[in-house]
Amino acid sequence: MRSLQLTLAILKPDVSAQPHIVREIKKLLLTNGFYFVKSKDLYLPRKKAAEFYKEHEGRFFHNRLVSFMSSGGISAHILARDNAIQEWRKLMGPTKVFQTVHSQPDSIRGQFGLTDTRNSTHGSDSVESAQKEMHFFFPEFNVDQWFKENEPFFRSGNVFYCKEKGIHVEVEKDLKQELS
Ligand code: FUP
Repeated sequence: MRSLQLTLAILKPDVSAQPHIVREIKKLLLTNGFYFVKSKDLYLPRKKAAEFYKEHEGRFFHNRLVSFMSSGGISAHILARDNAIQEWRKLMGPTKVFQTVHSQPDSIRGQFGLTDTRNSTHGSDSVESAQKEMHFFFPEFNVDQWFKENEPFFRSGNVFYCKEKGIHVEVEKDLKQELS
């Protein structure tokens, strides 16, 4: 089996305020074979939100987007899977909710999106943006080291989902911790 791919997912303020939707989205990720490598709940200050969406500066929706992203709590996740970038974007559905509710009603944005801005989730759109975005939210995370030391455990399914931590944990590591 080829190497897993990493991507960055965000659950935006509209869904983060609805615990049952958060649970639904996490369940969907798990049943679709995604691994949670890192997860954190956070609040994104306006300045950081503007930095994250710098590429959209000058677009008509930029101010609205930045205000929305800093309007409440969010969660950020590093996900692993075969073809993770594309597969997560497929689950999310297209950006524009007012169209997506008709074209892909079963996607996450189709089911839970409220508007084109309040569209539930974010997913990196390329390997380069995934690297940049993972670093933005998890500067301490070392991608090269993860591929060297951890990816083989994930690829061979030698991990389990730890509900308390909200991430997948390597079986051996966890056993060692319990025994020490
Ligand atoms: P995506 O990668 O699907 O999140 O889409 P984009 O990078 O094109 O857009 C980033 C965010 O800008 C969207 F998630 C929501 C916001 N946006 C709007 O608010 N209105 C629009 O018409 C398009 C995008």
